[in-house]
Amino acid sequence: MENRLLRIGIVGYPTFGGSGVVATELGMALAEMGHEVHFITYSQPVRLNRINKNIRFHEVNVSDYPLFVYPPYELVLASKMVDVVKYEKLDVLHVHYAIPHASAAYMAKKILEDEGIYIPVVTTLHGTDITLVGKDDSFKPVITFAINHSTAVTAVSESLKRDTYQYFDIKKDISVVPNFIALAPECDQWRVSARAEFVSPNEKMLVHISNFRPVKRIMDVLYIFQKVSAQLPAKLVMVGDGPERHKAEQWTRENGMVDCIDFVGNVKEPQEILAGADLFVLPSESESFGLSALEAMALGVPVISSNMGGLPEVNKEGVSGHLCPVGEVEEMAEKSLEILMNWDRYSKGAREVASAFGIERVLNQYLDIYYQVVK
Ligand code: GMT
Repeated sequence: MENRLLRIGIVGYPTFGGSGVVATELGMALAEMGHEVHFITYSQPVRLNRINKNIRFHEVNVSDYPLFVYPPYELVLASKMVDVVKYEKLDVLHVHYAIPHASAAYMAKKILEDEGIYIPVVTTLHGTDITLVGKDDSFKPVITFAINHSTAVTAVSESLKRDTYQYFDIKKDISVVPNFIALAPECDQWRVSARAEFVSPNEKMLVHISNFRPVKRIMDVLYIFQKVSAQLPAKLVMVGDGPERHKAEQWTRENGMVDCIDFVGNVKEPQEILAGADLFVLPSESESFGLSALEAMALGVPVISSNMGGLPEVNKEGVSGHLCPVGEVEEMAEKSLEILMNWDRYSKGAREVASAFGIERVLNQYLDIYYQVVK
């Protein structure tokens, strides 16, 4: 492998979603290796929590003009990419989540080409950009084109790679670079403080983290918890926010469970809560990878999940937890109880499985791709 230091532009969503977390953690790790990393996005990434002289943040500002019912973010983003590539002399642009980052990068690439500047574009597909939103007819032609015209394309799981070939007419090779885990060194201290906040010593702590979209099946999380808590003392901590939260809170009130289900909203460092959990619950309709499940496992928290998409590549049946068909809440509750009864074994299994997803391997995979396209 080469070891030349690169100037890398990273484009992604700065919010709480997994794709933004992956983009930010990757950028911070590359900067620690000495590469110069330029984040290009509309606000400071929430996980950008370390100071490093190799990191720069370029904010994309969309002007608010009365004619614009829909602010043209993609155009402003493309212009910002052109500017940063040109003046910061970037070697490569790495865009996370195809919509609209891959198509904006294509436009930037063509504008720069006109000025005699070559910039390779690496596109990483994350999940809903393919499985949910991207395959919708209103995006499909643009997404197909942008993927086919990226210099290199990666997907976060084998399952997402298969879905991409199935839903789109893709001519390019897709490399699978799985998501990874980068835990803070102080994480071992979090368990005690998280448990002190949310549960008493005799209670089990179940946690769910997501953006509360319909695809996450939030109501299943509540039904599973209801069945588990009928058998043993337990609390459920719901982390995140989104369209299904109101319905879930309503159900909690109507079913007299406000004392045992906490909705804490969005949290910048959700692992600090997750570390206290006895079980992570992720019954999603579809999940290209399930980064939050991997984060739980790395903290020694077993997982009960659906068996959809990339989840079987992350949560290993009978080792780090269990996987059940979507919507089978009865089975998920039974298997949750089985995990809680044999917690030490599953907790150890979860840590072991997660250890295969360390950031080092993934960094080398991405760097290999960068060096290939920069040539
Ligand atoms: O889960 C979401 O809806 C957010 C989305 C995102 O872009 O952050 O998550 C997707 O990307 C994550 C990071 O690669 C994956 O771990 C999630 O599984 C994936 N979500 C879905 O496929 C539903």
